[in-house]
This record gives sequence, C-alpha cells and structure tokens, in this order.
Amino acid sequence: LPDSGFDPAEVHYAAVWKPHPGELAAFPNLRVIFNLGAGVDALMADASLPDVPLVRVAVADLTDRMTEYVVLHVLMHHRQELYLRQSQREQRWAPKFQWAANALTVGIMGLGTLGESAGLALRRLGFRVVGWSRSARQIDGVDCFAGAAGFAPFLQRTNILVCLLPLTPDTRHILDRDVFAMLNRDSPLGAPVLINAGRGGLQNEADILSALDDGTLGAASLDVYETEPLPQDSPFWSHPRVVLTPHNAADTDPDEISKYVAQQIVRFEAGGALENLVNRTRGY
Ligand code: NDP
Ligand code: OXD
Repeated sequence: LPDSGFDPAEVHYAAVWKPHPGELAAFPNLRVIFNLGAGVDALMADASLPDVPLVRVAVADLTDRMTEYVVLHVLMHHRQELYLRQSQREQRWAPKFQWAANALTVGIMGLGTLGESAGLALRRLGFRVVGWSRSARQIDGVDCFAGAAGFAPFLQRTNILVCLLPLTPDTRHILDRDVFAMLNRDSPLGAPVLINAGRGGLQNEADILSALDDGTLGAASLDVYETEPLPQDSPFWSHPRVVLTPHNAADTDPDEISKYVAQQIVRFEAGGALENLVNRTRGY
C-alpha cells in the first residue's frame, strides 16, 4: 500500500481476504469492507478494524461447491469408500452390505447459507437430516435444534456430524471429545463420523486423534486445521481414517465474487441496503 501509488484517503471500499492486522486502519475514509470469503474470523481478530459495515460472501457458486464437498464426504463414509479402496489395494473381493441412505442421520452444525443448502441436498438423497443453530430455524425435511438446550438432543440423533459453523468466541474448540462421545452409535456405521469444513479453530485436534484411536469416532473428513498449511509433522497426513483436503471445500470463481462486490457497491451508492452484513457483536 505505501508503494501502490494510491492515496489511502481516496479509498472508499476495501475487498480483502485475510489482510494483515492493522492494514485496513490505514484507510481513513472507508465506507464498506467486503470480505472475499464467507468466514470473517480473520477480520474479527483485528482489533483495529475500521468501524464500517462489513459484508461477507454469500453466492451460489460458493454455496454449491460446499454442498458438493459435503455430499461427497457424507457419501464417501456412507458408501464405505475407505474400506473399498483398501480392498482394491489388497485385490480383495469382499463386499459388505450397503445400507440405504435413510439408515443414517446426518447432523449439520450451522444452518446458515451453507448448512441449509447441504442439508437440503442430503435430504434429496434420502438421508435423515437434523441441524443445529444459534437461533431457531425451520427447514423443510430437516429437524432443527437450537441453542444450548438443543445441543445434546441434536448430537444424540447424529451419526455423521457435519460442521459448517463460523469460528467465534462461542464456537472455538466446540468439536471436542465430549461432543464426539455424545454422538449416536446406533446405526450401520457403528462409530460416528466427523466432517469439518468450517474452520480449524472449531476443532480440538488432539481430541479428534484420540477419539479416532479409541473408536469414539470411526473416521473424519477434514478440510480445515488449526494451523494452515497443515504442518508436515501432523498425524492427520497419514492417518488411515482421515480424509484430508487442503482447505479447498468451496473455492469460488473470482469473477462471481467480483460481480457480487460490484453489484453491492452499485446498490449501496444508489442508497440501497447492503446484503449479508456481519453482525460484529455475534462475530459472524
Ligand atoms: P452463515 O452466517 O450463513 O451461517 C452460520 C450458521 O452458524 C448459522 O446458522 C448460525 O446460527 C450458526 N451459528 C453461529 N454461531 C453459533 C453458535 N454459537 N451456536 C449455534 N449455531 C451457531 O455462514 P455460512 O453458512 O455462509 O458459512 C459458515 C462457515 O463456513 C463460515 O463462517 C466459514 O468459516 C466456513 N467456510 C469454509 C469454507 C471452506 O472452504 N472450508 C468456505 C466457506 C465458508 P443462526 O442461524 O442462528 O444465525
Ligand atoms: C471462506 C473460505 O470463508 O474459503 O470463504 O474459507
């Protein structure tokens, strides 16, 4: 920025992804900050973030890709892919009975833009779907639970736990041993499965590993990690029951995001309202 040739005072809109803490404070006349992703946890951690409206991304391109990721990984565990790939490597013809989708309940933590879309797609495939959010939600075909009182009943129904929560002070390390131990084991899967595509800070990684090792969890699909890129010495890399992706569950077409930001600026300049504003008190 010091070398960019722009006068920071002339900049009214910032479109950013993980700027350095303090970087945005250098623009005294910002009107709106656009976060170039759905999760705003990195911006929320910047104590000097200018006090102007903050908008997050909610576009079909991103939502659809996350739905693909969730469907792919739920099916991977439901269709016993880890077992079948291992059988193939060993040239072993040993089919196991394949249950119908409705034998499993998928529990989705976070029923926002991404959680709702994934839940509806899983319903269409025949899974039973339950969901959990901060405030009460109503989604066709999804049994919705909310708040602290709804957490245990939600977990007790869930065979495959999908986490699509934002990272906030309330949700940090929510995915821990106590939660894994409350999941439902009464399904053809036996041990429950964890799928986390929210943020790495939502998970206690030592608890995931010990839960996988003692059978509290049967398997995990992880897209996000406490430290990214994932350190070379992380046990997740080679764990036989971890399906690892490098935080790319929902890469988004840059043109789609640019259009979204441009449309919001045009509407805002014409006196219209901004969409998908972040509530700074809630942190998402
Ligand atoms: P939304 O803001 O639309 O939805 C968030 C959901 O989480 C809401 O249902 C909200 O409840 C719920 N929630 C928030 N805090 C709590 C809490 N304390 N207890 C219970 N429920 C809570 O977000 P999106 O669906 O757009 O995105 C979710 C997250 O996905 C992002 O914040 C980001 O971290 C992650 N993400 C990851 C990507 C990847 O590539 N891995 C890509 C994009 C996003 P309520 O409905 O009551 O508000
Ligand atoms: C996002 C992400 O939050 O890609 O959009 O993680």
